[in-house]
Amino acid sequence: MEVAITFLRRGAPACAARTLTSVTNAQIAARLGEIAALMEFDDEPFFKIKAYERAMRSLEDAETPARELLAAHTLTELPGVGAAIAKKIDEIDRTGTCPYLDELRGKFPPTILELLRVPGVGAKTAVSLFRDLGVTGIADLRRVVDDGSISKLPRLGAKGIENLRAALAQLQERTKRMRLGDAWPLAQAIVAALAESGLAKNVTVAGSARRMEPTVGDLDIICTSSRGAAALEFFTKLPQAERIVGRGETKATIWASPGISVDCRVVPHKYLGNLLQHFTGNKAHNVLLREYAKARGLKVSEYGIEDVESGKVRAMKTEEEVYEALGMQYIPPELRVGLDEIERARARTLPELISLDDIRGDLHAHTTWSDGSRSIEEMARASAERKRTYLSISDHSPGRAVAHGLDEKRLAEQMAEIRSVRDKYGVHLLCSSEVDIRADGTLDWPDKTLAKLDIVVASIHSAFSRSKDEQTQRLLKAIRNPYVNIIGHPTGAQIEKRAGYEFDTDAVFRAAAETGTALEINSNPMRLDLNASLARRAKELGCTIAIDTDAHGIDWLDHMFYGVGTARKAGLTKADVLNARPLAGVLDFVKRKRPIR
Ligand code: DGT
Ligand code: CA
Ligand code: CA
Ligand code: ZN
Repeated sequence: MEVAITFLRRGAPACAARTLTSVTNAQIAARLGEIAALMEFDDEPFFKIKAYERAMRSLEDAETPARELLAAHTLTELPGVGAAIAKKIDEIDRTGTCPYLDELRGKFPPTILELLRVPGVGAKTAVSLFRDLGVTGIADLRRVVDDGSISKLPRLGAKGIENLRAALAQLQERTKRMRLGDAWPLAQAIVAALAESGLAKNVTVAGSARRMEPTVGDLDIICTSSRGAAALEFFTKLPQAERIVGRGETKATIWASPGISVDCRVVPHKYLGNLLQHFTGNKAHNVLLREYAKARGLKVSEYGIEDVESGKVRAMKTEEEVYEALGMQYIPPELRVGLDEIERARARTLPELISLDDIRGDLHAHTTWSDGSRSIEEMARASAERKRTYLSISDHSPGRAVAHGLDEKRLAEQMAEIRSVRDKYGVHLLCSSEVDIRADGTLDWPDKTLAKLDIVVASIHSAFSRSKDEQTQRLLKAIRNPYVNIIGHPTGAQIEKRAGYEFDTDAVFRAAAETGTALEINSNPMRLDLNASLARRAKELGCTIAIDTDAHGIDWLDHMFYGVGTARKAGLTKADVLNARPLAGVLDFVKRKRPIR
């Protein structure tokens, strides 16, 4: 069950294999996840399903492409991968699918896995819904609940039907928008397929995804083409396309797996800049830009900029030309939100935003010592491959028993291990801890333990429902501890899932600035916490920001991209970001807060 759901949520681009030249491990893992989920429907024995789930996880974590492991005959060394599964991986690697998966897919309607997204619906219920009532997906399920025919299902009962109704309502609420972390890889897969098809050029993501919004309503893709009809035809036939929503001369819309609408527009090259600018939005930014232009006798549209007096229209190939023609600095997409960006661009005072290349290290990561899936050495090596120069090993503290928090003895052992491999991979490892902030604001390690660490992250993981005032005091107390250097995921919010605890943000940000305590932008796309508007406020109040991955495995290290996107939205520069400093700068930041000994 769990597998089916993670598989659906993560929604690795379905079978991009058929259009891309190489199949990634993540794509193969997604196919294995699909097999495991469909096997549950097909009533296969539990142990067999578990094997596919284990193999899926191994592949998600494997750093070496499956193709290389196959060539070296070492694929079966991965946990859960026996000869039978290795054969299927080989087939998927070569063709994007395998006969067994095709056979399973042939037995059920393509939308059946959707049912597992409904809280409380397991494989057994889903199969019974399908066999007894002909329900093939969520839309069908809604129908049978609404018209009462659901009561024909044996063993459900009035209470069960009520639960189902509530779950469906909740689902509708939650699935309105997709998290950027799920939408972005899908957008990239579509862009890559279109670009590789040779039918389209200048393929670009526009809309909210390009602006790095934490959630997106739909994806917008723009391209130019001399064979527009063929390009759109190709787009509507992508393996990700579950159905075609609409198709015209220059635009098509598909409903893509895993559950988002995608617009594709083919536009003439001569005004690509105008169109891209228009379809990047946001709407408020476009409205302000048009008002500003109008006051200067210019009319901005998606086709060009018109001089109202002469009636002459100038078309622009690039967005840079668009903003230049309006007498302002180029505005990066992340900042196009309808705040003060136009005024600042006119005054040419837009900040030079931080970029992924500016990031030098990562100050929050977990290993198998607590709830991470990789060893210290594996995390170090993967960080080196990502050109990072330092990495904090910050496993959980004792109070976080569910996450296998360390005790004093294990912490001492872990520190010894960190020191023994400290610079082995060209990444300097920092001894750290993600210490729990208890309900009363005290910390889960005594100061004498914290003093042994190189740097400390403190986070709230419990007692979310205390009053606003209590939470404020709790955070202030933690911030005033001289050994706390970073407040992890400061609001506790999870995107489209929970609101987080309440606190007086200004009071907490001021204290952080005064004491030299950094606030985290947690890069996990489930969190992106601080969000852009809070990070913007934190900067205004003089805070330093740490953009952390909070990695619990290797792939997570790449979430830095979303954290940097959020920082860019907040208008942050290199100077605002702790981990854009070299190691010495980070150590200096820590030293300034600690008591002089
Ligand atoms: P989303 O899809 O809800 O996450 O947000 P967007 O910003 O991607 O919105 P979408 O897909 O409806 O439209 C893409 C962009 O096209 C939008 O950011 C600005 C532009 N646009 C769409 N409709 C209008 C409009 O009525 N007026 C103006 N000025 N621009 C529009
Ligand atoms: Ca959109
Ligand atoms: Ca759209
Ligand atoms: Zn953490």
